[in-house]
Amino acid sequence: MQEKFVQLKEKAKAELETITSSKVLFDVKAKYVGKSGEVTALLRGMKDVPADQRAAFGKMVNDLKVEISELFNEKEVLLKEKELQEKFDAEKVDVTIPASPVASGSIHPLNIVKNKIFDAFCGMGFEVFEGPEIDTDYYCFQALNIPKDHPARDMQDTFYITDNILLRPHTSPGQVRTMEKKQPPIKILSPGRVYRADDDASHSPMFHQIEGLVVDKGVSLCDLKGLLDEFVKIMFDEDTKTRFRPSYFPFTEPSVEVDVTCCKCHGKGCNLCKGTGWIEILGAGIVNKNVLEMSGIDSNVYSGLAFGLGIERITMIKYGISDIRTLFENNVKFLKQFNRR
Ligand code: FA5
Repeated sequence: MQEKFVQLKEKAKAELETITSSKVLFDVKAKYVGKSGEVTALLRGMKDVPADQRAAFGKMVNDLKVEISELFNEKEVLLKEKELQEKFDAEKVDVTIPASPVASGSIHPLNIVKNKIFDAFCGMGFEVFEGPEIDTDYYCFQALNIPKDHPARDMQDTFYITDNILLRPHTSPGQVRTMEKKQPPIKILSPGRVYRADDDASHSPMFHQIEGLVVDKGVSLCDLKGLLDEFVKIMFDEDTKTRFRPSYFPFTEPSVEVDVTCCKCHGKGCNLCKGTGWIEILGAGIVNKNVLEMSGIDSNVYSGLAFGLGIERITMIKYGISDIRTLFENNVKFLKQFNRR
């Protein structure tokens, strides 16, 4: 019997040598000292042992169980340490490796320019009012002194949804909607998308305008000139000058087209300004008395100035962009140039 115990211990030791993982170790340990293990099975032979030797036999089996369990426990500690070390090695982070570059977005040039225009005018006390993109004939034309069959309606080739509902061709309806809601003093910007049946290198069927409106007592063309002079200095540079050319808009009287000195040649004449030294940036004028009256403002007490500029036009002038379509193609190579980093 003694020999059998020694053999079992040697067998367990030999098997232990071959084990390399704690998971396998657990199973092998059970094979020897678990409930149905080989050592436990020895106790089943107790009935064949003479009664006076049973206590000694039981003690020997228990001692063997303890010895083999200890061998397994020692190995388990070693294996667990080894496995933990392997896990650490596998998860090791080299903090000295340079980080991979993170692709960052950039603000679209139209938004850069829009924000700059807002900053310029909001700094002069303007508030922002947004009107609807789909509007009625009344707000887009009639209330702006452009009755049905007025030849000025040809000035904007309009996208009609029904006879009365259309995609607004300009942001000037913002003037009317503001004046209907608010009595002077009024000083607002009305930005947004506008739509016209136009399509070439400098005209897009969808583009962005910003309308400006000031209504108060004694507002004159001088105020318009002073306001726009200040604006172009902020928008372009200190040396930029404006000039007014007589023009016609049914909703302003007098009306002007406003030019600025070319930001590329500073007035000398170049390909950007077609040799004139000047570039047109917006339409403006003194609000027609009919428009004030139709919106419920007493034109004998108040007068107003208004202007409407195209954000694409100013962006193209500012950044020397020759084709308006590049602003809508979302070509990442083009847009990346405006990344401020
Ligand atoms: C108007 O739209 C007037 N409502 C502006 C105005 C407001 C005048 C208040 C007086 C008082 P105009 O059609 O000129 O005006 O357009 C204004 C600006 O929009 C132009 O100077 C130009 O910069 C821009 N623009 C016009 N059509 C297009 C187009 N198809 N694509 C891109 N920009 C355009």
